[in-house]
Order: sequence, then C-alpha cells, then structure tokens
Amino acid sequence: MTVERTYVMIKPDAVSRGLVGEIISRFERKGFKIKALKMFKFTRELAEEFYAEHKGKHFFNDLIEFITSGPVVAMVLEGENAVETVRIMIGITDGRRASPGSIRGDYALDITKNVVHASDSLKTAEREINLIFKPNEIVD
Ligand code: 3AN
Repeated sequence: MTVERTYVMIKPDAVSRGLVGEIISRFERKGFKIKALKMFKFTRELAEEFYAEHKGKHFFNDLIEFITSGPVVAMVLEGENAVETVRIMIGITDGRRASPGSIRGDYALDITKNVVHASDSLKTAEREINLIFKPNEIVD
C-alpha cells in the first residue's frame, strides 16, 4: 500500500441537490485527508480540456453542457491506495446500475448526471490535480 493523491469532484447536480456535505463526509469518515478544496464553475474551454479524452464521443456535448451548467466542488484527497479506493466508493458510471452503498448507487439515477467524478489512475490524478489546482492551493 502506498499513500496516493486523487482528484475528486462533486458535480453540478449534487451541488444543486445539497449533497456536498454528505459526500465530503463519506470520504472523511473513510479516512481520507482533504489536501485541497474549492468551489468553481467550469468555463467551456477548461471543461473541454478536462474531458479531452472523450472528445468525439456521442455524449461529449451533453457532458460539457452538464459540467458547465453550475458550480462544482473540487478536492484533492490523500490516503492509502486513494485512486482505487475512491473509485470503489463512487461506484460505476451509470447511476442506475451502480451498487447500493456506493455514492452513485445511493444518489444517482443517470449516466451523465452522476453526482461525482474521481480520477481513474495515478497518471490521470496527477493531470487533473495540476489542471484544476495551483500548487499553493494544496496543503502539505
Ligand atoms: P467515470 O466518471 O465513471 O470515470 P468516464 O470517465 O468514462 O466515467 O466518463 C466521464 C463522464 O462522462 C461520466 N462521469 C459521465 O458523466 C459521462 N459519460 C460516460 N459515458 C457516458 C455515456 N455512455 N453516456 C452519457 N454520458 C457518459
């Protein structure tokens, strides 16, 4: 086991539904440390860069429309095996099929409006953290 950092983002649907505290507290109770935290609204340009790997896919436009539709809450979480463990905690992409007990399984009924994002690998985590946070926004 190694201590890792991962990028987690509470999406506009969950912010407008008042689920921010609930979602953050699940990660805290699990034992992860919050190393950075902020609320912001994506510009179209930043959203397209963030989701660049999905450019050209049939759902890309809906995804960009959705993620720019309202504020998100972004954070850096740190803990043992953070990337994989947080992915298990959020559940699979389609909220209808995500396991009960996972965040998407408990709060999402949609594949686009699916409440939360988390990095899918260490390499992605580094890219996403560097894209969204300045070094002085992350505590040591
Ligand atoms: P995950 O967030 O589970 O890693 P990705 O990275 O495959 O999923 O997709 C990024 C986002 O794109 C998802 N969170 C979801 O909002 C949207 N998305 C992915 N696949 C689809 C799809 N088949 N139809 C609609 N939206 C999708």
